[in-house]
Amino acid sequence: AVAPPDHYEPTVESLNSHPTPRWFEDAKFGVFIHWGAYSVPAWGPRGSYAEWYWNYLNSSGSATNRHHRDTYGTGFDYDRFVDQWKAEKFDPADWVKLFNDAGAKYFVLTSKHHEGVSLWDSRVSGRDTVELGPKRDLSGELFAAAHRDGKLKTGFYYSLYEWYNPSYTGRPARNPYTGAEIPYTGAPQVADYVGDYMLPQMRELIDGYDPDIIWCDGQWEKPASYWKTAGVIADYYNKALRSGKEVAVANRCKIESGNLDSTELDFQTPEYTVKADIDANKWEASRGIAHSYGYNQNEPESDYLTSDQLVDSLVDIVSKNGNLLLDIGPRADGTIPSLMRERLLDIGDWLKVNGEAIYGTTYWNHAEEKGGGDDVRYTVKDGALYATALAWPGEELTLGADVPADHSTRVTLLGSDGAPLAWHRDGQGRFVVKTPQEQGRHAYVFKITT
Ligand code: FUL
Repeated sequence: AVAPPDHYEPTVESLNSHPTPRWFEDAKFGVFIHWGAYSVPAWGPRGSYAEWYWNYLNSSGSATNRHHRDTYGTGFDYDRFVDQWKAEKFDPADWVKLFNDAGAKYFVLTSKHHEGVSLWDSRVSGRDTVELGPKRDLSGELFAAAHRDGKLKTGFYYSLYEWYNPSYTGRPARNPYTGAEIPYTGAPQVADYVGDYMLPQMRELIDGYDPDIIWCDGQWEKPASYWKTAGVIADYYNKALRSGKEVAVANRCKIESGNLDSTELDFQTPEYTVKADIDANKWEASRGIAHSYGYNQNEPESDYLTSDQLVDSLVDIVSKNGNLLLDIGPRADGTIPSLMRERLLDIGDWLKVNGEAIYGTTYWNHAEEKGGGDDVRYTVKDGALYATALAWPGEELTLGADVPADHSTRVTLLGSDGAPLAWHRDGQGRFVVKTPQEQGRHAYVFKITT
């Protein structure tokens, strides 16, 4: 490995030489938070993104357009949701405790989604939660709670584009039913959206809140030459170097293609999908627990992944060099729906017992057992090989012939009394472990040390 540079330039080559932070590689599990004025209606057709409410509202004939008319009436402009957003029960210390209990090592908060409402005290724009709606610096409060607690890394999602900002689109926002001009409350009229507004906002986030991660979005609308993020990213990296901190920037911050599987910057960002195999270039998969990032009241419990599915997905992702950034959608009042809390706590309970096979691990020479054995994912750490069975394997766990072992090899089940388990090679040389009484839940980690 080459030593990381001691200074970054705003060029593709220099920024791409930035190493993905060790802590990010090791963390494996983070919580994504989509919270905005869209959390007030908190509605979308099943299977769609509820945070896209305003955009779908503006498509005449859409289910959201009908829902809005029937629920609020045609004269109810989107920004009234900003006013109705009060965050009156928002308890940042409670969120931090929940994320810790979930076993997450970091979180990423939507500092501003495509609707253009900033969740921090922006000097560039009055379209923020300090001037409007909650009248609170939601980001500042959450970051302060995390810093006080000291265990979680902090991240900001930031949408480069805004659907209806007149300074960006060059035209006023309009009521979808009447075509009348509607307010885009609080945002300044600027000549240069990127130079006068977007980049200064990114600097506010970095300088004012000291995030460990910057996670851009909305990048697909324009080329990198339009967004000009390289300067801010170079300054972010250089600031981190000076303070001895390691920071990570998502590939969506776009210094080249900004594609979700592009290897630019620090990590790839597949969305509602995972890699089929190991990718040596770091990646982080994000998704909601059901089909939306923002809270969608229209989703029944059956649309939510079970804790079993979530644990299996985490194990699968980690075996392939990914992190899981699992999203929750708080309600407008700041409470987190109990189904989401329960899922997070279940993952945390599993990680308390089995985190040894997750945190700080790397991928092995292959991720999945494909040698006719059980449904297993592998990770390695400190000379141990961890074989995690996604379902209880029955009386024997069968692994491939390539599992290295000699007379000194010991196998134990995490969460058990630690008694070594008998193993042998079968006729095809496969590594077969005699399992104890079934114990644990969701996924079962067999630790193999030689
Ligand atoms: C997407 C956005 O459009 C979604 O609303 C969500 O924020 C997801 C993480 O990124 O591109």
